[in-house]
Amino acid sequence: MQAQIATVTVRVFETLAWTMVDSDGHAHPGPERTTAQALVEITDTDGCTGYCLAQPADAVRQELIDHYVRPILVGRDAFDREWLWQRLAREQRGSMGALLDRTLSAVEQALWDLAGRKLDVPVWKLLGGARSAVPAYGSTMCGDEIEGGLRTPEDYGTFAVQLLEQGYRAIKLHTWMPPVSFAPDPRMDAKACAAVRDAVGPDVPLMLDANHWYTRMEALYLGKALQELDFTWYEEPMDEASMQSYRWLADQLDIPVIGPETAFGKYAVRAEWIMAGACDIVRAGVNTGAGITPTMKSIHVAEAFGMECEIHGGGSGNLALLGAMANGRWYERGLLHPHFDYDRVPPHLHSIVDPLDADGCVAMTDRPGLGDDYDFDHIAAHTVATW
Ligand code: LLH
Ligand code: MG
Repeated sequence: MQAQIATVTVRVFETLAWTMVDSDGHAHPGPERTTAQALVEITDTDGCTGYCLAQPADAVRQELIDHYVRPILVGRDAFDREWLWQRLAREQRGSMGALLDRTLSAVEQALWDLAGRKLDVPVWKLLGGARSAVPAYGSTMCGDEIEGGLRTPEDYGTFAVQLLEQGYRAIKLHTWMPPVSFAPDPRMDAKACAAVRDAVGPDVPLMLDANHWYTRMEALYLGKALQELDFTWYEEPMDEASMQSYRWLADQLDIPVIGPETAFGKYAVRAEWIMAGACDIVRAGVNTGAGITPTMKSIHVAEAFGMECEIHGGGSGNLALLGAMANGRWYERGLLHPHFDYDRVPPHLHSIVDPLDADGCVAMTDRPGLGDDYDFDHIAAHTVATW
């Protein structure tokens, strides 16, 4: 079974997207466009390959693979994920920030995919199967200025009803963030949350992910409004660089404050937040958490303190985590918008990994590895660069 890593290849290919990304990095619906994605491919000396998509392709750019990833991986046992990840993580300091958590994440997920494909077992089972399906919440895109989109509190209310009709059991709003032409406003957010609560009734779990840049007083005002509306959690209203601001906020609110999502520091920063009392629910995900193994550590740190860890973002790596943990309730399905068809299959896949079932759940894959259903013919025919 033991085999060394023989090659690490990144293949950049063209596919189609129906979203655009604004200057602050938020996704919105857009016209069909050609876009580049990258597929990391790690092959061992038995010829077995593991794959992971990297978005954006920049996260696995050539100099990172040449200078850091390939020298560490090639010649090593492909099953030594912990050793390999620790070596990559230590290179991050010396790289002066060039080697990203997203780079580590893509490489480490490809190693998990390789192991699963080789053993003919899904990754969530390899990690330690805990459940075969997870309830999904519909996670909206950010507010916008699009006619019939998410422009007004009433738009959010109307869309929430549509999401329930599609089968979602819970909904999370992302409200207005720069660069919309009006300033994000906690009063407008509170109105959108009230409109959604009014539209869906008292029993549907609701969450808010707001702005990320409010002041303490703005965040406190909005948190109190969410409490009144019986929201389930309150996510990232302020800059997460200030853990003390989150402690200040959590101390004054009854509604659970969740975090950190984007703060740098992997499982260590999550342990710090727990010890500081800066969050009531821990947040972690495979992309901002630098891979599957380190994110499992965050999940287990939370578990040791009797805390839930809710997973940030979708995709096969996050589903693998959810299939292997007991202390998180929801899969984040999105980002969703009235003008965007999340279920549309892009040409580089045969099917999506996270279809919503009739119970509002997403089933764990029974495919070996991470379960992504790649159309390798499309990828080969549309490859524009390889390194
Ligand atoms: O800023 C955004 O567009 C969202 O916050 C996005 O990053 C989303 O991934 C998120 O935070 N989900 O919880
Ligand atoms: Mg979030």
